[in-house]
Amino acid sequence: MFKTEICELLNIEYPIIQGGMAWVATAELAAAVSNAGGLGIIGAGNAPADFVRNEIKKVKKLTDKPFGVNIMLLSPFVEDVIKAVYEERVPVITTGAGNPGKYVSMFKEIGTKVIPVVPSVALAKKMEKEGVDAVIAEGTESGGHVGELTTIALVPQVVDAVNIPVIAAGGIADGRGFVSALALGAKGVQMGTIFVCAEECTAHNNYKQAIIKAGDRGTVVTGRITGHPVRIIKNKLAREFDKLESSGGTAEDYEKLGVGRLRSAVVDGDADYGSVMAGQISGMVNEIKPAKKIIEDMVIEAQAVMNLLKNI
Ligand code: TUI
Repeated sequence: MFKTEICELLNIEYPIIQGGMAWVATAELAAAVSNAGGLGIIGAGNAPADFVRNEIKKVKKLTDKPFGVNIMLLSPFVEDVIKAVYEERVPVITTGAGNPGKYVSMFKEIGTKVIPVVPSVALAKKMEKEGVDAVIAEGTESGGHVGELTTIALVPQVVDAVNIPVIAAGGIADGRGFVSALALGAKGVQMGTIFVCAEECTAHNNYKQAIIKAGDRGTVVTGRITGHPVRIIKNKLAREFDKLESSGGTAEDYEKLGVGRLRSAVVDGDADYGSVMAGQISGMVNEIKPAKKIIEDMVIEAQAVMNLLKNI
């Protein structure tokens, strides 16, 4: 059950992809998700190419299953990271925060699957023309850098607009969300926040606990003025961003306040003044469990949901 064309395309058991979260999605998490039958992803974020290459080598030691690297296109090291990922023959790349068009043909030549995250129909169509293998339609419910549209509005519109498989992301954390995404026409799901709370995730425990403590209204989008709005857990930093907005702060003031904050949250565990990026489903994440159990529980619940729906 739940075998879709994404499973065939990526050579994985379940059409479940782990979000490539900067600093959070290290080799340990990626390997655990891949070993559990999903697609684990290393988040390159703003890291230098050597760091990313090292994480790739670690994953290769920890699993013989397919895995991917997420390339954050705003990274100052993007060209070198692309080169490292190419040289390491990584099976799949996902991209965020931009248009990966100019890299598609080089990766196609070596059989690396390219799957950009898109926040709109226009970008999905453009990406299809560039020859990508699938797109991830990510709604504004997700954590980190977000677009405007919700998953429930975005996914079916992207599905109708392109002929390549669509993966849904944003606001998905359990079997109900998984089945809903399939009902919208998606062929798979990508989840980030719930995998932060995987046992194998190396993020600081304070980061995980901030997600576990958060309720349904526990996140907020900050920094719209910068052109790169980011959803984070409401904390002291979020209040500082709020103050900046009401006092007419400039985009530069925002960038300054935000510098290094993701690292301090993930690595140092500063849940007060760090940038604790997390999605709206944080209120549904209540425990830390192994990646394998996250995936198994989700698939079992999805099967139950399908049975329930039959009787409606
Ligand atoms: O990329 C993400 N999520 C992220 S990246 C990130 S690191 C960061 N930190 C501060 C500011 C900005 C980034 C944290 N979370 N998700 C995928 C995603 N991509 N969401 C939205 C987009 C996107 C936005 C615009 C993709 C393409 C795009 O196109 C612009 C263009 O060039 O056409």
